[in-house]
Amino acid sequence: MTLTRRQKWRIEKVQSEKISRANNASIKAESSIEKGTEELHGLVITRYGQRQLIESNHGDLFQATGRQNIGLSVAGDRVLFQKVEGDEGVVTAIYPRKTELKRQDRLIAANIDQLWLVVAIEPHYQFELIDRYLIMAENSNLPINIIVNKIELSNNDNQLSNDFSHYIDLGYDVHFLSVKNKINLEKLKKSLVNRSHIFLGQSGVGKSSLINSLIPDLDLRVNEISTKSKLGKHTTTNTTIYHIPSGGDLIDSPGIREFQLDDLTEKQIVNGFREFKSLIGKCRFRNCQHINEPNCAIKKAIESGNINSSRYESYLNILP
Ligand SMILES: Nc1nc2c(ncn2[C@@H]2O[C@H](COP(=O)(O)OP(=O)(O)OP(=O)(O)O)[C@@H](O)[C@H]2O)c(=O)[nH]1
Ligand SMILES: [Mg+2]
Ligand SMILES: [Zn+2]
Repeated sequence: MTLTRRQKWRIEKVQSEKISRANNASIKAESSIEKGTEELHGLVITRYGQRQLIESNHGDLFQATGRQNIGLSVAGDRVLFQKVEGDEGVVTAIYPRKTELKRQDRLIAANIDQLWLVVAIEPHYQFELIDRYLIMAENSNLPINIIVNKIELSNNDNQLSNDFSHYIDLGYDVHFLSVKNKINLEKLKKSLVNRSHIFLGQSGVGKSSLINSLIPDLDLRVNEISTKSKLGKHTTTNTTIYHIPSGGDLIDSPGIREFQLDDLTEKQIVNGFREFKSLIGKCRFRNCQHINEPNCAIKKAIESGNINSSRYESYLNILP
């Protein structure tokens, strides 16, 4: 979906207002740093606009702006910061990131070990959307697993396992869950220990509900999906880290809106389909797009059943 000029103008206006507010705040904060203040180590818990919530090594929370020359830090960043006064601070350095998760070239979170794509029976999973997330993961070199939530709403279990069997064949882990009826939660819990995980996916699939069920007493805001459209209401608005008491971190993220889907290049798309990899370079034409060309290795693999036709359909739909 492309934005109308009016929508773009609105977004830009809101952005620039946010930026100028934050810049003023950051100049004020910088000028009041006491000389010789010690630098503290911290973890960015979330970012809102130009400000970030930082947790110090001692577990204290600070509201911080960033030094203007270091760029913005995001949830998961390890930083150095200085206390200004009370619970105010200024981030002075961002540690090099182990991993980066980006959307539309915007950094979403840092230092993540594992992505989890959450889909559900309602709103009903769509293969093209699933494949888009997998493409994003393959291109960020981050491992991704799939969670299918709300399985108690399914009235055809065979169909359900068929729908996901080709993802399992491709090497993606698929967990079938019901947060509501506590089905398969314990097994999932075991795979989350001591690493940093982010939950991604459409609004209303139950990302925040899942995190609530994995971390007792958290009580994140959740919202019923619309009875009519079966779509979520974009309840979570910030990408935020929560600690598992026994070790490990879970990051909740807002369900993306349609216009935030990545604009992918042809190269990224091809690279995003694992099962294409061994076939690249084996088509008759070097610049084969795998659409109508004769002697195409990918099309042959589809005919022989080695590539799933729903995946190929996604490929055709996602191509620019
Ligand atoms: N039937 C059923 N409903 C569930 C289940 N898990 C979560 N829900 C409900 O789904 C709705 C949406 O859940 P949320 O946790 O707010 O979804 P979300 O993915 O965080 O959505 P956004 O924050 O908008 O991106 C809530 O009404 C939950 O109670 C489940 O296993 N079964
Ligand atoms: Mg949420
Ligand atoms: Zn080809």
